[in-house]
Amino acid sequence: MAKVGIIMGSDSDLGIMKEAGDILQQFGAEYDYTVCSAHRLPAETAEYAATAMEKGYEVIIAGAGGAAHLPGVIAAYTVLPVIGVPIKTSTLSGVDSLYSIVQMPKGIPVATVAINGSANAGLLALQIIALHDNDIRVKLLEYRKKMAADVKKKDLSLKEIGADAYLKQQSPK
Ligand code: RP5
Repeated sequence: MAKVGIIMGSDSDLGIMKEAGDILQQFGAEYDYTVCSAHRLPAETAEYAATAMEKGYEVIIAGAGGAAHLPGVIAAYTVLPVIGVPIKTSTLSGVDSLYSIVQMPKGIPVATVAINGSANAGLLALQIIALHDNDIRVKLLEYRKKMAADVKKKDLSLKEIGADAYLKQQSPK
């Protein structure tokens, strides 16, 4: 069974990173969580990444905030695909994390999702696994069908009851 490693720089990232775990759980994929800071625990971070393949991981999802070097450091130590999640920060709203992760220099790629886009990181990991796992591929196709059906249902309802009534019954985001 394919395994996804979800690693984050701090336990303060867990609230966001759990969204990736929840998606993987929903699809029945195997995953685990690790907290391991690239600057507070550099040797352990290197060890995690260097041994990831032999431990059976197929994809790593790495979330970090601020000078968010964790995904890049992980990618430096493994040729497994690494998906970076820029965590929203209080000082720079996560633009610092986004730029740190997305601007990896040539040679060591990190696939970067949106700020706090942990759920998409989970889905992208599933799409990578689906290259060889037919069960996950079928579930992904079903997931998309359901999303499309939900939008159509909303469109029908809007046309039926009109914008004012629709907005009244819409739950606030
Ligand atoms: C980063 O610094 C972590 O990924 C986290 O997003 C941020 C703040 O960490 P804490 O100070 O909350 O541990 O390394």
